[in-house]
Order: sequence, then structure tokens, then C-alpha cells
Amino acid sequence: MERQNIDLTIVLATLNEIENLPLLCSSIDSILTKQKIKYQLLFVDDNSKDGTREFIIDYCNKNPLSKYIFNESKQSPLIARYQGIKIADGKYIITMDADFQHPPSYLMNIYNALLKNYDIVIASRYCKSGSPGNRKVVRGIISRTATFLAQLLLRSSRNIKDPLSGYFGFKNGLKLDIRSDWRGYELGVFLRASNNNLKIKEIPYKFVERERGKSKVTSSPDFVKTYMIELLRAKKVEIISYRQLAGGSSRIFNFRMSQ
Ligand SMILES: Nc1nc2c(ncn2[C@@H]2O[C@H](COP(=O)(O)OP(=O)(O)O)[C@@H](O)[C@H]2O)c(=O)[nH]1
Ligand SMILES: [Mg+2]
Repeated sequence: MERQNIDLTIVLATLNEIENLPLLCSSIDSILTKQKIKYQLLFVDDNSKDGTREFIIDYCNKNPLSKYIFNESKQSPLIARYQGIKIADGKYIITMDADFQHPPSYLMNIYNALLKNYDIVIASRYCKSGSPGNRKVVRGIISRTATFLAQLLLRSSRNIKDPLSGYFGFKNGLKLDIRSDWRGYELGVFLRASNNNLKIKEIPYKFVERERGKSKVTSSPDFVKTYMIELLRAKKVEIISYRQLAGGSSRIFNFRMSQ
């Protein structure tokens, strides 16, 4: 498939999202079709058992630009998104959650900002006019603490108000240093750590609570441990990336995004 013919790829990591996915896809379809954007949905599913896979197969049969990867065991949102990005055909890529916590009504704001020549456009809960919504106090504390740690540790995330937003778009072809055996959640952190001198914009959005289906990430028992390891890995990626800018080289990664 000729990548340049497709304007936009939307990468959706899914794990048992049958209560949300059909509705989400039709909402995305109606927004992007109205705007005459040539797009593909790219699903990466980790062995859902609730009918999500059957829906994805049916959707891709009806929408031949769209495609999917089915993993036979649970990977993680980080790796699922990474796998999707590697085979994305769009000139631009947007990653979003499949549970409506990232409302599709902001897709065009992200896409239009990308067209203004930004490398990355982040839908941000914490920039002016953005909002984290009515989340539970505990979830708010976890999110703010995790955000603070990313800003503290990573130079490439320091000036980003919402460095852990999973709702963001970027130009296809940016470098992305991740190992396929890493587990984690925050692809945006690695994307910024892998590249230097990116033009980044944050645009406001209102995060909403999940209404259907179950959260898997924040409720997972090893969430904190996995996130801390992930941050340290991103730090290493960042150090190597800055070192390369200064003239060195490294070969620790077992695969890289191709242009
Ligand atoms: N492929 C894949 N998708 C996942 C996995 N865990 C969560 N997701 C998807 O990633 C998105 C965010 O997950 P969610 O559990 O809602 O995260 P939370 O809102 O931070 O608790 C949703 O679209 C999930 O279906 C996973 O292990 N593999
Ligand atoms: Mg969620």
C-alpha cells in the first residue's frame, strides 16, 4: 500500500473493548468522512475474547484501507501502539484510546495542527482550557504524580504540560527507539526522547471518564512498577539520543521505525 496516498492513520490498541469500539469507529468515520480525509484505522488487539476481534475483522472487510494486528498474548499498550505505528501507511498518525476517554471530536483539531507543520501535536488535559474531567481523587493524584515524575526525569518532557497524554498525533517517519520486549504505557514519552529539536504543540481537550467496559491499565497491580521502569528506559533512550546529536552512536535497539 502506498503510504503517501493515505492522509491519516489512527492507531487503536484494544483489549476487550466491544462495548466501545463499534460506536467509536462509527464516530471517527463520520467525522473524517465529512472532512474528506483519506484515513485508515489500525487496530492492534491483544487476544480480546469479547467479540472485539470479530468486529475488527468485519470493519476491515468493509473498509479495505484499514488493517489489524492480532497478538496471541497480552503485550502492553506501549508495544501494541508501537506495532501499529511500524506498519502505519498514513502521512500522519494519531494514537487514541478505544474507550471514549479520548473523545473523537478533537481529532480534527489535532490533524489541522499537524498540517501546520508540527512534528507532534498533543491533546492536553493540563494546558489552558484543557481539563482532566471528573475523575476520582485517587486517579487524579496518580496521574499528577506520574506526570510530575516524567517532567522531572526527562528533559524531552520537561516543558510539556501533559507528557503522559496518550491522545496525540505526529508525522509518520519520526524516530522511535523502543525494544519489542519492553512493556509499558506511554509511547509519547519515547517518541520525544528518541528525537531532538521537535516542533511540538499542545492543544486543549477534556478527558472523560470511561462509561462502558473496564479499565485495564490503571487497575493493573504492577502499574507503578511498570511505569517506573518505563521512565528509566525512556531516560536511557533520551541520553543516547542527545549523545548521538553530539556525534556518538549506539546499537542497543533491536528495531527502529523505518522512514
Ligand atoms: N492491545 C492492548 N491494548 C490495551 C492493553 N491494555 C489496555 N489496552 C487498550 O489501551 C487503551 C487504554 O486502556 P485503559 O485500560 O482504558 O487505560 P486507563 O484508562 O489508563 O486505565 C484502551 O483502548 C484499551 O483497550 C493491552 O495490554 N494490549
Ligand atoms: Mg481508559
